[in-house]
Amino acid sequence: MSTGESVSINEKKIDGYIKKLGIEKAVNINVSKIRGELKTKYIGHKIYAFQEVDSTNIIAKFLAGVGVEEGTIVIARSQIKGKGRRGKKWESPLGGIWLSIIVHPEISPQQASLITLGAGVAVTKAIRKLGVDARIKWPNDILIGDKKISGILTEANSKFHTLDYIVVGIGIDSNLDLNSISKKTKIRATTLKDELKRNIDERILIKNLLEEFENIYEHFKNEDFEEILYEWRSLSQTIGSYVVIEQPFGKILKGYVVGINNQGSLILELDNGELKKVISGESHITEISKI
Ligand code: BT5
Repeated sequence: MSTGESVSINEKKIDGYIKKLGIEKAVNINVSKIRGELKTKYIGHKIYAFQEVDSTNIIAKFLAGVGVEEGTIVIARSQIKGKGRRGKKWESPLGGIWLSIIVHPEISPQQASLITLGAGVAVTKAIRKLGVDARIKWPNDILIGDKKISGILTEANSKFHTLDYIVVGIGIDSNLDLNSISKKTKIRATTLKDELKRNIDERILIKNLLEEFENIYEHFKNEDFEEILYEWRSLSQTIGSYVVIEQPFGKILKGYVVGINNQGSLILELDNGELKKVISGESHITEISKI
């Protein structure tokens, strides 16, 4: 089968899927303008933009499954069922950046989780370009001070022990009104609009984000994880802090974070002096304090 035919079969499948979902294309996200300004080799060259979806990650997983091109983006103005990790909700009203990036790296599934750290670096660098002091809280929260501005949800699919695709879902509270999210979430969140006291140009932020992501993804693809970890360490709010970590089955660990290893696990010095490795994806920090 020629490439031409497979592309048209894919496009038919994708059109059918979008029709079945009954979702509207976003007229007010200027996709060609974003693409025109992008200085990337492949990330963001194809963008699917929608008005309102359940979750951009769900659509991205479908697109990844039919084999869309490397670096394809799904973006929506709002999400009804935005997803956080482990079944948590990601509140996604109008005014935020909600997008998913589809990639197919030829690496082992065990290494896939490092892309979350890489995406964290890309988001943090893109936000910092606007002049705010964003930092990363392990493994996937981007904070300004102690308030969350962005979260990342990575979903990977493997076939016969090899990685089929990774969908990196990124949410950034750019211009949203904090009153449009629940009280419980609002007290621990901030927006770029609130930090900078002005509406930000989301197109510039998206452009910066996709360019930073491609830079870091090139390291990831080439298995140059040291570079990602080096950048992650320099942007981390977690290293050098005393933390409380919630593990599966309610186990709690407390200690001082002395570093992160080359699998992306935290190295914690427990109160009794013992060093403990804490694996990302299974554990998360519930409290953090600088000492
Ligand atoms: C995350 O999960 O932080 C991952 C968020 C990923 C969102 C993107 S948006 C595009 C793509 N499509 C999706 O459906 N998801 C991805 P987690 O670490 O589990 O954090 C979830 C917690 O963050 C919630 O329990 C709330 O406490 C908080 N939260 C929810 N919505 C928020 C918001 N808009 N801003 C700040 N914090 C929020």
